[in-house]
Amino acid sequence: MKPTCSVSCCKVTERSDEGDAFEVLAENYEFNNMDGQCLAFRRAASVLKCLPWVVWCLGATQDLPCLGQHTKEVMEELLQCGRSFEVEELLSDERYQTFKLFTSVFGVGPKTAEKWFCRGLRSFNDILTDPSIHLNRMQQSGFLHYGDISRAVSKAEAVSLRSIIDEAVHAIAPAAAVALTGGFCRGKEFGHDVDLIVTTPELGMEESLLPYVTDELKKQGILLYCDYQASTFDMRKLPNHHFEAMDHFSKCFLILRLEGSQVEGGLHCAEGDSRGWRAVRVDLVSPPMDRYAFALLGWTGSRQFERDLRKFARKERGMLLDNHALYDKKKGRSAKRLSCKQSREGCKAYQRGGSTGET
Ligand code: TTP
Ligand code: MN
Ligand code: MN
Ligand code: MN
Repeated sequence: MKPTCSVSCCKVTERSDEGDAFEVLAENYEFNNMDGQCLAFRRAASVLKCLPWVVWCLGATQDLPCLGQHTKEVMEELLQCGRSFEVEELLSDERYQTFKLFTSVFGVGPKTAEKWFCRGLRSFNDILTDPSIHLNRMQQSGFLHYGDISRAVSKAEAVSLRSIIDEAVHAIAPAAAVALTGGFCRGKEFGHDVDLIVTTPELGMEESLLPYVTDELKKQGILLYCDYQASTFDMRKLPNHHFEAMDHFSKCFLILRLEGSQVEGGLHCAEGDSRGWRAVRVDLVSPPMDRYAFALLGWTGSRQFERDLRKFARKERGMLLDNHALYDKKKGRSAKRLSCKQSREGCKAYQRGGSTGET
């Protein structure tokens, strides 16, 4: 039984560098505010991605969850023709292309992209030369560092940034802990940013930690952009079961200057780039120590896994899980910590059941 189609059959073509066919469709739904359809394709993509075998005929996917009619039609096309006409049409669609370009800028979401598109703007040059367009600070930094921050961050760069933050944190709080989370924590070799959790054993102190850290980075001359959000965490509140509601811990979204001399094996830069440094997006989050496990679980991702894990907690265990806590509805109280056994069992059951149903 030779596979007739590459990578779980969800690539646009065999040589595709356009990315997943499903991701293109999901993205287009996102651009058009059709969240339900967007999620359906993301979910289908993750079901196919985690298969230990290659899909070679549609029949083989019969018992898999989360594959709707539309998904199956696209798969059928991919299996028969090696390409999807719907996806190809989208890839050459002006609206899709423009949204894709605009939302690739740090600080630009689908709403802003839509506003600009409706004004007839189609390129970065159109935006930057239009006197009626006012960019906010985040978007200005997004354009300024566009080349660097749209380039993948390597594991070595992430490790180096972790050390830099570690040092800055320890200058203020010697007992603090800094942990790499996000995609790198899942074993990825490259990411779009570096996610770090910073916390101290002294409860309450974590709230004031980040402003000190960013001050220190500023003194070092490596803070290129900083958006700090103070904690709005209320420990009496029950976990939220809507996934997209982000957490309430103190956090900051940064762009840092990373020197090549600080990275083992050098920077992941474009060929011919002789500056010796690059800009990197870094996220810092600072939960109280007693919420550390929940924050780590939530920030490790992927987003799809988090969504499904929360659903699993709710539907299979009668519990509410978010970045702050795990609440047992039957017992009417929160778990003090995440037991390894519990989460191991949970993950096994999750894997057995696959990723099922709605959010
Ligand atoms: P991302 O950094 O967006 O994604 P990633 O690290 O999985 O992948 P990439 O390599 O592209 O960076 O988010 C990491 C996780 O953090 C994700 O599961 C969502 C979570 N998160 C929160 O829980 N709260 C927040 O406020 C933010 C910004 C992210
Ligand atoms: Mn990340
Ligand atoms: Mn990301
Ligand atoms: Mn991030």
